[in-house]
Amino acid sequence: MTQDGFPLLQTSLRLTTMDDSLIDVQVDGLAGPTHHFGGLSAGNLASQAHAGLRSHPRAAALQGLAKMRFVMRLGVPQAWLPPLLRPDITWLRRCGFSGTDAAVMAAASHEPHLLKIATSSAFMWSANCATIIPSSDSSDGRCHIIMANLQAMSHRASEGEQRAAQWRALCAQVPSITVHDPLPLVSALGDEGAANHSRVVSDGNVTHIFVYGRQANAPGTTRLPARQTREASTAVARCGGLPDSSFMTVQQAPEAIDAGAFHNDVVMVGCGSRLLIHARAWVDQAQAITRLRERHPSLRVAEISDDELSLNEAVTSYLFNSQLVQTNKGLLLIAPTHAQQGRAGAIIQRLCDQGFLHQAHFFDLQESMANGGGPACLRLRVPLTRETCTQLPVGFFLDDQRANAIESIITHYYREQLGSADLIDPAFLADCHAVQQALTALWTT
Ligand code: SUG
Repeated sequence: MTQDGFPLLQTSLRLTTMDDSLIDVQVDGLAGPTHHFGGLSAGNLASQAHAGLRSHPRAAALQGLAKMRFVMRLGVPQAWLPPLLRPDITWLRRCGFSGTDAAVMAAASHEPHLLKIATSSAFMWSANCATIIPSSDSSDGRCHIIMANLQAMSHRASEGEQRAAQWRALCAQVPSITVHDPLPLVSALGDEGAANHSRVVSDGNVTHIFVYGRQANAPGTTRLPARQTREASTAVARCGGLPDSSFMTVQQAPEAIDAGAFHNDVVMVGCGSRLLIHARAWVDQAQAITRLRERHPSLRVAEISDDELSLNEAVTSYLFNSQLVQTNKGLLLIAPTHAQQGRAGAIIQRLCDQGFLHQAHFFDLQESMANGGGPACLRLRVPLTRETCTQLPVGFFLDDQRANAIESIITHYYREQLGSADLIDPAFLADCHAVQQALTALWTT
């Protein structure tokens, strides 16, 4: 046991390694019991399209858990993050609501937008939680976890501090990890975490790609919001101790953002030495890929042309928001069912036939997808050394027993359906607290 009450991981994980020294741990965020369709994310077309519809929190959490179980059974280390406490009564009190918790919720119902912010379950998309610079890549040999400030969207702006507290507790006994506070919460430093970051590894080189949508203090080039700034990307690289030679910044194509690709991971996914990318994802894309090839001669890029799949189809199918997982047999694509049919499905089949992919698996993640979150949004990749993995609490990692326990909590407490009237039901508030306690206990025991 550690001082924080976390038992250490002593069992030997079946580890699939990216290279000899690092293990790519997949860390998924679990949907919370307040999962709802608030229509809170401008520029995220799915969020806008589903605003106000009844949500299904139990299904949201179970769908995410099914994906985690699948990855775990591949022998890939799968870890999880419990939900943040929502409704965020502390945040509502800072807005001037007072009285008992139930009174705060009842009063806040007269300000429905604030109530939606305070009950958002958007933390479930852990790709936005942080950017990870592994110990092998940083100049000080430490693993850096730089929490994202998510300042662009009001309902996500408090996640950074709260997730930082969780990661600090988690890593308390791991001397080689530094957890950084989110960048200052200002528009010039909009940071959305790993959704706009990718790590290419091959030919003895590592290159971190940071994709930004706008530059601070420069005229906007998009109709829909561009969340990540160039200045935030370079600040994250600095915090992570990346030498100048091992990272590059690339601008996301304004037309991709305006088609609904509010993060780069809606038009690109990479793993090791492979990139799957839409041909209109970046500004000066050909030049950027040439630069990458200079450092990574064996890089394989599957660039999907507009003729094969338009940007609009990329956004509706979420093909590029699939999760790529390295297994002993090859690269596995974990895709949303939305990408199974039609032109996206044909592209996946072609990539399997050509050996770019070993296999594809499709998951029904409808509740997350309806808010603009596909398989890749739900996971944060954390490359760790074997030693670091053994220093982390055992409760962080998923095994069958822990997955079963999480599932029982979900089935017991999460509502099948949720509408706006349910949010102010005192019994609902009590259930949310019970979930938080039960899941956190599981995470720390
Ligand atoms: O930030 N949706 C999230 C989806 C995040 C997807 N993540 C990645 N692409 N990595 C967002 O827009 C919608 C919430 C609502 O409308 O209730 C939302 O926050």
